[in-house]
Amino acid sequence: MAQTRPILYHMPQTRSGTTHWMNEELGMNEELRAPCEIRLINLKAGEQTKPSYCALNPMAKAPTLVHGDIVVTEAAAICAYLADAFPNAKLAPPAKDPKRGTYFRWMFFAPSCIEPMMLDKLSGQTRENAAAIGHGDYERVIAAIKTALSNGPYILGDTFSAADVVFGSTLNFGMMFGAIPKEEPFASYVEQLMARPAAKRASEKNEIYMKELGL
Ligand SMILES: N[C@@H](CCC(=O)N[C@@H](CS)C(=O)NCC(=O)O)C(=O)O
Repeated sequence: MAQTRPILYHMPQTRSGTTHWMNEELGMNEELRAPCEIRLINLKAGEQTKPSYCALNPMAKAPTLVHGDIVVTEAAAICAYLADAFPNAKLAPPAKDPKRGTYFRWMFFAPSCIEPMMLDKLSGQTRENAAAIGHGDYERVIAAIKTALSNGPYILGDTFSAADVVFGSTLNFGMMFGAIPKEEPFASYVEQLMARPAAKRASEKNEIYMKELGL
């Protein structure tokens, strides 16, 4: 495991907010500050297209994490990586803990199924053949989300984890834009997560970052 401080390339008010919140959650439980150094990347100014950044993230998107010589892209993968890299924060069930299956299951359900379903919903896209579509259809995804939340208050029951950061961020985004109904069980789940001190701190810092970026 790299010993150097990880660098998180971040743009507020985008998907990289998930990883920024994750960084703050790690800071809540560690004796030290949030572990990642934040480097702002101004997507509106096109900084993501610079060759030096594309060498790290060939999709030219934020977020990107660099930890020593390790590069991680994709918000969910970054959260999973950080949870394992900073185990004292106890945001991931340890290896061989049976809860790790549930943890990964719903953490990756968010970008694999919830997010494409939300994009379909917001763009009015209808699919002819739900059986051939990885995220099936709206009804199936909503039913699955309800299953994930049925043993709450968190994905792992009583224990908050990085899976909630990813799952909760995705639902929060969906509720903000009208792809997920602002009703139970989604509303209470998201509300309790956004009330967390780390989520609030991340949001306060994002306001400062926006000013720094002149936005
Ligand atoms: N699958 C990626 C998506 C990241 C993504 O789409 N980021 C957007 C901001 S929300 C971005 O960087 N867009 C800039 C661009 O595509 O030029 C992840 O989960 O990290």
